[in-house]
Amino acid sequence: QENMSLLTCNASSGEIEELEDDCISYFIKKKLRVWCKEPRGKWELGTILSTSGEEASVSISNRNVMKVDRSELLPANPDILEGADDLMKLSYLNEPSVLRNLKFRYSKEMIYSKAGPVLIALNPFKDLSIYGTDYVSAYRQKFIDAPHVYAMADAAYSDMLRDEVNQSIIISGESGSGKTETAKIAIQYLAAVGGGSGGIENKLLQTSCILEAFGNAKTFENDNSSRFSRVVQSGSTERSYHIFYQLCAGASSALKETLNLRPISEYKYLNQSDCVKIAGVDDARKFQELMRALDTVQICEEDQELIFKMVAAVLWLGNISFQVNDSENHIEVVDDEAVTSAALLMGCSSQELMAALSTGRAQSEDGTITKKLSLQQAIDTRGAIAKFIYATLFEWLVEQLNKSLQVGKKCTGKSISILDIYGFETLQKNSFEQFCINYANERLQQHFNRHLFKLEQQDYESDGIDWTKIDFVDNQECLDLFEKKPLGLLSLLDEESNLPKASDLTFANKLKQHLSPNPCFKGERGRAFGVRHYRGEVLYDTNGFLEKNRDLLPFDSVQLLSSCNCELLQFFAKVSSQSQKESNSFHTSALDSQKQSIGTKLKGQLFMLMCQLESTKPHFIQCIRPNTKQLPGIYDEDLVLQQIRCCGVLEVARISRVGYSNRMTHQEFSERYGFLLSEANVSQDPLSISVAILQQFNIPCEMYQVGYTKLYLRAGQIGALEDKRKQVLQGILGVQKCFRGYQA
Ligand code: AOV
Ligand code: MG
Repeated sequence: QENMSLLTCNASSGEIEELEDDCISYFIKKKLRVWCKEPRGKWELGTILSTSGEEASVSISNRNVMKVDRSELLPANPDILEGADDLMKLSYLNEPSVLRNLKFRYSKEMIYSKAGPVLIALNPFKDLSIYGTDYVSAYRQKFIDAPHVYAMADAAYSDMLRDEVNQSIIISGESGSGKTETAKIAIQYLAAVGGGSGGIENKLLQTSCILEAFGNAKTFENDNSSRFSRVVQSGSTERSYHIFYQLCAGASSALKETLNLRPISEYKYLNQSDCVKIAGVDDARKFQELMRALDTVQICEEDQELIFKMVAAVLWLGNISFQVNDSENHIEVVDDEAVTSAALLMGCSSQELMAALSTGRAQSEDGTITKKLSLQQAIDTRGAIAKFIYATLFEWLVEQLNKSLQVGKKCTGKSISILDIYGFETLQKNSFEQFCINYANERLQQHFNRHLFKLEQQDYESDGIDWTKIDFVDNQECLDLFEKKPLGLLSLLDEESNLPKASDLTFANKLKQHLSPNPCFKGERGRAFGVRHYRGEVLYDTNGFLEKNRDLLPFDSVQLLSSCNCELLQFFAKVSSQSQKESNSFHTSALDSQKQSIGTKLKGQLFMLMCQLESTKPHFIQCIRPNTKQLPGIYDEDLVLQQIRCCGVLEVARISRVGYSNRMTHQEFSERYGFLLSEANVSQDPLSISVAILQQFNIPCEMYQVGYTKLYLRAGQIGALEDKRKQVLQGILGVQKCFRGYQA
């Protein structure tokens, strides 16, 4: 008890994370446990025996006595709090305590915990029996209140119905931490409780199967990683999109014949990586599941064939080879099965395809001339066409899925958006792909910070209540490094992409020249540069940055694709050709001002996404990856700590504990509870009514604060008032019934 009261008083005055003198003597007297940092940096539990000056003697678990500096001591929580389901409930919120609490829960297969309003999800890397219809109804009916994705989805659902406000569930975490699985679990819940008629819930669930087949791939970090471009190349332990392997493994013999399909080992885009199989995954079976999913979302057989034709066309394109014919390095396309098959599948003639792959236009003094391509140019063109076809297919597919999910004529109701993006990545070698992924994650973290730290604290300050500001790591500076114009990473990248003679090296030098004073930027030797992200420093290699950022489709290819006898390609090629106009945009020439670069497009898309999210009430889930091996039962403390540090959950728990989780304007509060007042209030103004209510119900003064416009209440207080309100209302209702009975 004594311990608890000491802690409570500490908690309300902010955190004591350092043990001060009187505290230390208290800890010695009561033999309370402390965390003490051993020389290798690990935290051990122990009890303080004595202190002398700045040094403390601590008895640790294996009966050793360790002498440490007092600054290396942190208070530990009493046993009774072991495994608390909300970090907010811990008396001491320091790193070792949080780490131990999550570890304890993880060892008991309790993978979900709360940090105030945020759900923390530790990836179990194995199937747990905590999902399915029984659990859905148990959470819906509030029979269970343990932290769970279902509980969070339910909160979003209930809030949407009650407040008629759009909601969002925003899932963040590193690559492989479990975002996509978590999103599917949330969808499962919402589909079950709110599916309504028309079999929409089944359709909705099947869309993930389709999106994953075409949008996910095996990466170093995750066997089922959400990706966006990797058609023409992948790393040595990685694969391209699942669909390629699924199709080769699972297509019926009739389909194989239509597509002239060969085994995986015969396709260059697939066999350049030494990885074609994922342990424990049966690609043929996955293909059958995909076919069923396509049927469920009502993609007709013709369209299904069209989809697979495009997939096979990409594979055959990769097999097209070139022959260098003359001393000037000009090439010819080898006229073989690869060309014939690709052309047939795309709906053009072999000659047309060969021409597009071997010639290009160039600007000369007399106007535009046609010239033969060099080997590198031809390879790039082949890659650009393959990527274009795949991207087109993916966009088209998403459009079909959205159409299929549309209910009735027009959806006018409120919505819940679930956001799952590619997670933050730090690899051995980080390229343009990681650059984009990590930038997107910075944006998302800013949204998290804005809602949980900035807006929350701004409200307290502007409403004049007593508040000691809690620090958090703001990543605005890093975002500025990416987005500032003209001297930001994206602007400089576009500028360099526009210069015909620029190279990845000139780009790296330009960054060093302009961005070196920025604390988030670090110039490195050669083509490399470093960025201090909110999740730590990442070293990028600019190799391929300009090319990937331009992402140009040569004009001749655009023409070829628009002339193909394939609806899907024609439609998108036309859109693309409009934006490229008549200009000759070849790889070596400038980026057409009409066409947006990939970086700028991403920035625009993120901006729109954030605008959309800003109009919703957010619910945050932070996924944590307990080990990099993708194995169950392993809890790598350093890895977890690093994630906890970066994503800010500790600070969220701190804010929530000293903050006020409920707030209502005086107007709202007095209207809702004013009738409970036993004596009529002389004053009619909402503020005095509010204060009178608080006094009548003896709400302790540390449980609320009165602001200029709002009343701020700590957790639990509204619940008690609501109970009272319900009681009184039921009483009134009872009297009315009685009265009516008497009249009758
Ligand atoms: P990610 O979406 O966060 O990575 P995933 O959701 O794909 O990560 O999770 C990676 C793997 O972890 C899955 O394939 C499952 O094997 C396992 N997993 C995750 N959550 C659960 C769970 N609740 N129960 C069982 N297994 C789980 V990336 O898309 O790479 O950022 O880009
Ligand atoms: Mg994912």
